[in-house]
Amino acid sequence: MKPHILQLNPILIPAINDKLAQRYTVHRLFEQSDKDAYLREHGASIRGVITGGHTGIQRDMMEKLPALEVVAVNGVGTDAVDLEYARSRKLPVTGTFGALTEDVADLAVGLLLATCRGICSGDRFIRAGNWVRYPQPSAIPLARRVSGMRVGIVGMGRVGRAIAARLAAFGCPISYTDLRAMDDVPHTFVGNLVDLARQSDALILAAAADKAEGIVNAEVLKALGPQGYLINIARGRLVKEDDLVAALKAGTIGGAGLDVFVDEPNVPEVLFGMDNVTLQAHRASATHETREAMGELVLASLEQALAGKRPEFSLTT
Ligand code: 8YV
Repeated sequence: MKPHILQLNPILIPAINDKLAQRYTVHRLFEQSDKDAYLREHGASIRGVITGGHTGIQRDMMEKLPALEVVAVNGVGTDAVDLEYARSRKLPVTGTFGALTEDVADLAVGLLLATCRGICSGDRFIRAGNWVRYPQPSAIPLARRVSGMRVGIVGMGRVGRAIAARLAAFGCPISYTDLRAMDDVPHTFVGNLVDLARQSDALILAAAADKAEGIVNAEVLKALGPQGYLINIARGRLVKEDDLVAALKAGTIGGAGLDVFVDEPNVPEVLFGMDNVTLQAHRASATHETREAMGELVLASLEQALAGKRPEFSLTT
């Protein structure tokens, strides 16, 4: 009999779905209208869960799965998983570490370029027929140079390092903050986030949100200043979103490029009208290549755990 797996989010790579279906009986919870009833009916048979980084899984759902042996996160963020409870049950919680690094770093740089150079607002200007209507060059304000910007990176893990490598090639001096300075990183460590913001033209968030909720607040944004840009490809909850909206409204910061939000898919509507803000719908890892690599790691983690081995990418066991 094939092991039963509970899938909380869709996977968009057909080859991965085919492999899952060959190996497992897959229960697609995201397709069920009455999820509680579905869990009551099938919960006892479930040996593995696949969830997304943003969705995670909380204790109350894990409690409905008494035979659970593994939670495979199709992502790197585990802030939405009750890790403590998973540890108490000796459940491996795995991530797709390394698979999405390059794409997430690419989008961070893309958001910085798009925001500072007005790429999306320029695109909207043309599509709205405004170039013909207002052909004078002054119709579009001058942009902000990215090359050479002083960049501050919050979180010098895999993604932070990949962003630093890219922006170093743009001639950007790189500083960073993290829980501690790192010996194997050639960039300048700044222990305090307000200080980092003060000395940066662009602050890029690449930190895990497990213990860093709301670290970017009004004080940090004020330190970043009216010529400073905030880029977030990590988690919305790293930022006090009300403080960010207030700073953008007041011009306390220069602009923002945001892939993640506190209450996705709800984005503060006041941002929709701001040309100095670039918005993405949590897309940093959403390429064919990365999602396929992530899917393969999810498959490997399930296979290892259900064979009674410690999964290579387990965070909890
Ligand atoms: C995931 C993410 O790709 O890795 C993460 O933590 O937030 C995302 O980029 C997403 O959860 C898809 O499963």
